[in-house]
Amino acid sequence: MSTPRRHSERVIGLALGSVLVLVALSVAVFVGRGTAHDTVAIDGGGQRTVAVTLQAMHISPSVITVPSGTRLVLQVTNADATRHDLYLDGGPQTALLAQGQSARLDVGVVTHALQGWCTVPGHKAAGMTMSIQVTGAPSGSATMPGMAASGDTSPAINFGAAPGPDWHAYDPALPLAPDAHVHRLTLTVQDVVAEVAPGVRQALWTYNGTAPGPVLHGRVGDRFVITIVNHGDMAHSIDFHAGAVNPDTAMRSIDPGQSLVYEFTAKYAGAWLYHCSTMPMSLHIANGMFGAVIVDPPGLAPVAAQYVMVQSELYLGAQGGIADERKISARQPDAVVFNGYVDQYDHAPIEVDAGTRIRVWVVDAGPQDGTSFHVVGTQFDTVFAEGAYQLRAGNAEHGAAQTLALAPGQGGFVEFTLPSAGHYPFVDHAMVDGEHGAHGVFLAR
Ligand SMILES: [Cu+2]
Repeated sequence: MSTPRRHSERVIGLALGSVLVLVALSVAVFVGRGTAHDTVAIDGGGQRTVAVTLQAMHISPSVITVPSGTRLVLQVTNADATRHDLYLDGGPQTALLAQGQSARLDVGVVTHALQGWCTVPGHKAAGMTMSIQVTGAPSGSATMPGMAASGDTSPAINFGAAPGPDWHAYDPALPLAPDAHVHRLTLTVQDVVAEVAPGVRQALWTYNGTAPGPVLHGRVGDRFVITIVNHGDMAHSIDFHAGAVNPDTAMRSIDPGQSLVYEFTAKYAGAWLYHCSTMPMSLHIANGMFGAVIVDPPGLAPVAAQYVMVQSELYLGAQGGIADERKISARQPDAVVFNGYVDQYDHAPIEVDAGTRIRVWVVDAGPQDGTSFHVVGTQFDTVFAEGAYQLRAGNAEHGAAQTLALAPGQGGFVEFTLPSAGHYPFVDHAMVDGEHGAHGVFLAR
């Protein structure tokens, strides 16, 4: 038929079994948008089969050029330990393929350009795209792989709107740590559609149905025995910053239907993040898979009330959809939120007693932005961050603090009193306009 030609050192991985007819012939490599694309051009007509390999967040070949009217079949093989599939826009889709599995994808008679990608969340943005280009016909919608981005279809947040009557705030109160020194808990990965701002719903991946997931609370030396059950529809995992374990086993991704037991001893005090560490991690965190583990330092003084604020960013996808990976890549959140909901504690102010000591634990889940936690109308006389007191009440310097600054993945707490009855807003001080969602109110009686 024709002859393979190599235009570069790149070896095109056409791993063809004996059942396959090699028709992929003129091979070229070119570079677009900083990414190497490998192209297979097919001549002739009739039916043609092309081997396609899914590996290392890449689909090879990434461009297949066929004459219009070709009946095209793709023999798709996953060479990764991670599961992948191949979907052609508006067309057929393979099943999710485990490592070494192969599937036949009948594209049909090709008369116009087609885009394809892996539908596992995050994999398309990571580069698992391909296109089928047509020669001898109008080029139609032909575009390069990865350039098929549509417009932003996410709902706009109305920062002045109120939640509906059925809405309930995430309870920010932190009860005293249980007396038991072994904490057993099952965290079930659940896909839920939840409201994240008035009228804005997103398909979240959660631990136990909420984002953030439940707060775990113990003391130094306590043992945590956590069973992770994956009832989602893709692989997930968990990483507890509060313990030291071998990531190879404890933090491994588990497929839907699987479970694992993750045990750690809380050797050290702190406000610790836990999160899914399945790649792309920023998407799994942005889509709801995070929470806090509070480990009290020894001798922690009693307070009248204590709360947990887990700060995170929202990168809204379409209404009812998952987070928008393009906004994550562009580092352009739609909102920054405490405990998962825009301006949550404006809608449900936290009632406290004026003149009493209050502790607020803060964990920055990110995935990308830090926080500068501030309570308007008071000063912090105690600040603990990342394992140490930065400030203690009654210090010789007569010092106090105005914010608790945390980078993504860090945590700490502050203590303060509110001087008299009134409204005391709290914010990420980078968001002081209150138009970004990281806003709440302490209502002092
Ligand atoms: Cu996950």
